[in-house]
Amino acid sequence: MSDSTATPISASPITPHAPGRAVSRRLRSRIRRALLAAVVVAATGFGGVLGSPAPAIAAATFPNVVVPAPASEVATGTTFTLASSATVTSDDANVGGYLAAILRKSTGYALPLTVGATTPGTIALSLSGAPSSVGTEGYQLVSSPTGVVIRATQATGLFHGVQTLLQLMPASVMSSAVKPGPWTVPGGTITDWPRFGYRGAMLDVARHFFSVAQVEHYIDEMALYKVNYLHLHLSDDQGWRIVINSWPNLATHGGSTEVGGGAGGYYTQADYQAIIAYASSRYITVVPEIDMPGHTNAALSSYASLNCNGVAPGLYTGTDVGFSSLCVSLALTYTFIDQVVGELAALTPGPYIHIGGDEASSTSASDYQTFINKVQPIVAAHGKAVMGWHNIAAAPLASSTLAQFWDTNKSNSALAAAAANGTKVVMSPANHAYLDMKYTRKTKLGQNWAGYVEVNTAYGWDPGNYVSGVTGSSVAGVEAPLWTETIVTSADIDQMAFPRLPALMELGWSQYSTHNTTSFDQRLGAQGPRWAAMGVNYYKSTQITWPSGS
Ligand code: TNX
Repeated sequence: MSDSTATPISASPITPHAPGRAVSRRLRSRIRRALLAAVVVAATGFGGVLGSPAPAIAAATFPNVVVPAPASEVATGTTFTLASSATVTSDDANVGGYLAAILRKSTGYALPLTVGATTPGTIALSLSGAPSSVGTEGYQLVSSPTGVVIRATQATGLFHGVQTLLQLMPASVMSSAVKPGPWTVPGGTITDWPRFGYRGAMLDVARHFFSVAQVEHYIDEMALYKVNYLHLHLSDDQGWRIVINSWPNLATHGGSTEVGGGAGGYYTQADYQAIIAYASSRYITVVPEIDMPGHTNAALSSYASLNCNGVAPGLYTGTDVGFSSLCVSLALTYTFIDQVVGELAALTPGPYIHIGGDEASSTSASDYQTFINKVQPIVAAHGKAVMGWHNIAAAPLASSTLAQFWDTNKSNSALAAAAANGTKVVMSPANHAYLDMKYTRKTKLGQNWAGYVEVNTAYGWDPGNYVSGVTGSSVAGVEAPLWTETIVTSADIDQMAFPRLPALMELGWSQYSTHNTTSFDQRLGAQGPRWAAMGVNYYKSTQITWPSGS
């Protein structure tokens, strides 16, 4: 549970460290051959089947099934089969327990777990001996005929290695009922680390409210694809979803409805902490968002004193945007923000508080700048870095501020200027990354203001080279937002997030050298039987060949 000490995203994308020096000549030549095979895999995604002559040493290949694509795979052609007598050892109790629980359910085997054992089990999760190239979030997985060893420098890396291991096993391993096996793992070595340090999913719990259990269910799904940030959109015109003790009406009144006029709801502070703890057990850091100065009708309706004219508007259950604004000239506005952010910051171990800042079309441009200038230091005073939608680049930004790009237009001079000044950017272009966009004209759920986003459109762009002037080390990563004007149930979340969330997390995790639509589509298809085994209500895109059992 390492994220409680998470620090803001570092200046540059994660790169492998230099390999160690003390290697014998024989070992060096083995490494050279392995690297050659790995380069073939990385370049083609297939281990050399795309036209070019197959190198003699690359006879064995890993099955093309892992999403996000690993940085390097070197297959040996052997197979490991998990036996009923197998044991699990782990240097981290949480990751060991997570893996054992999944395997016990579907295999029916006892799989005793020993934490901190000196002798490795059949499956061993080790916090020592990982190559330095894996960094803080990566791992190395070695599968041989006698067992599987995953090595990492931190528990989060072990957890990511476990996700890869599960994807290398038959799809029915994800079933919650006992299945027949055999439980095989292809032999070889996978060495893997992320391209970007920020790989997020956003859930809008304001337009429609989702219970703690529903959020945890989604957390479990996103964890399979190496998501490491959960952005919760906790307030909007239609609802305020978290108890703030110093402003109690926000939740009790502001949280009492949702789009369409349903009952809405809100999280107690204990509920919110339960979500944080659950996310942390999956190595996911929560970023809470209180959207301001626009998207604030629920707050303005809860307290007449927050309105410039002293009159509280009614609650709102429609889907228009851009009609509400906090009163920028009122001193009480900043007391309110200080107290809300103060309570939220005290509950939130992660480094960011997201202040929204989008679509403030009923706030004048100069008021907007004044507002962002006043709010940034409030967040900093509570020990957190600001995250905001890219519109906040209209004001000068602190160097720790993270801007989230959501436009469909690739050029944005204010954002490029902020990036040139050191601001890091999370990429969520609506026409590629918005999970609430319809897949096609026929999709029942969702909207289409940014166009239709089929699977290959979600995958077909490079976050590291997308917005002009916001490239390379200015890019902190990728986030897939799910706005919920039309999304009501967990089945709805599944339908919009799968398979696009895995597509976007591949862009966030995998080295761009592995980017290959043919390979990706095949690996994505391999997830179908797994989602079927888990009961995920995914969209069966016609762009993908879904294998039997999907
Ligand atoms: C725009 S993009 C919004 C949200 C809507 C969404 C619907 C952005 C930062 N704001 O308020 O829910 O479109 O797709």
